[in-house]
Amino acid sequence: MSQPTLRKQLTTQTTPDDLIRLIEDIASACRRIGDEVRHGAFAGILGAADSKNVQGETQKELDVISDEIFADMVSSGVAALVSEEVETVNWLVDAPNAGQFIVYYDPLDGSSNLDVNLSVGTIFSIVRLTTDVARDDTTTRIPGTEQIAAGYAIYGPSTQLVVTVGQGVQAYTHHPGSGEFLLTTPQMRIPEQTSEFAINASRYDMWEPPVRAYIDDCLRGADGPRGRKFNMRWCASMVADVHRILTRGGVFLYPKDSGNAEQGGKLRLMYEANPMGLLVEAAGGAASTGAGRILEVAPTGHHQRVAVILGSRDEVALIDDYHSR
Ligand code: AFP
Ligand code: FBP
Repeated sequence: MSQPTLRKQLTTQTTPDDLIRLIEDIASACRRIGDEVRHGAFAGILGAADSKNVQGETQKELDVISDEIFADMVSSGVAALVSEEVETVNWLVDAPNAGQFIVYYDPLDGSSNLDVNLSVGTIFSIVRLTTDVARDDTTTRIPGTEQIAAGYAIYGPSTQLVVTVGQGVQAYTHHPGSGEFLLTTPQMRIPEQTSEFAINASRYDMWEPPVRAYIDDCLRGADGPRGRKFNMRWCASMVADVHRILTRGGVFLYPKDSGNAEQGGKLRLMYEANPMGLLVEAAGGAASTGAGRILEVAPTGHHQRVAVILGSRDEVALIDDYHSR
């Protein structure tokens, strides 16, 4: 094994030691969550909260198990854990190793893919509180520009951890023999141009005119205004879709539409849009709501939802342009 470990690579990037310890905690939690996902069918925990295992025992939902694993294992330097699965902020002020970090996380994203044995993931975002601010829930409404690190684990054919600490994006693959995450892609870069989009096309009738016009134009192929054929992919797992985009380019859209307009979109700002936005920008891409940069959205609450358009830079700029026409 010649590839650097997660710690070695983060050290090379002059990451502060307290942040390395926190990311190592997250890596350990993801390793455990990955094990649970892999053993889910044996334990009978792939389905709904009241699903039963082969012994007929009622099991907890894997989302809940993953949330508990993350909350138990991620503590180094943490001031607060903010989970997509939990209504309130978990302040760790009395913990022996409490510190300045706020960690936002979605413990198991794309969980509708579990029953069908497709890729799911864990997403995280880290902010460092710089001042001695009040420990109340408004403190956690911090815009994405303040993130100092973000990443995700993808539980697919292999378990990979994709991380940015602000200098590029690195992908690490879990090595089952040693248990280590080893650096396998040193610098993920998103090509500026693409001919591939990802969107849930079953919502076509609910889209706003700019999104409909953009997709219509892509589908018109070589004879249309784009002058070329576009390919489509949709995993219904943001982690899997973003991982593909970080690997080979493309754009991902989960726009505001008439079915989710009241909530402001479907995806969560703090647990999905901001961390993925930071990663995509660090890999040379762009992340927009259609009305501005995702990372600059001022949060009104930690469970807030937002429209998401991210991926290849020129294509995101073009979709923004459709929105402003
Ligand atoms: P779940 O975690 O509830 O499966 O949601 C996953 C997700 O938030 C995101 O990962 C996908 O991109 C999106 O939902 C899929 O939404 P559709 O069900 O509309 O395809
Ligand atoms: P590859 O093995 O070359 O990836 O091809 C896979 C496949 O034959 C099927 O598994 C899949 O349903 C189909 O191609 C996807 O095709 P498209 O690229 O048109 O979506």
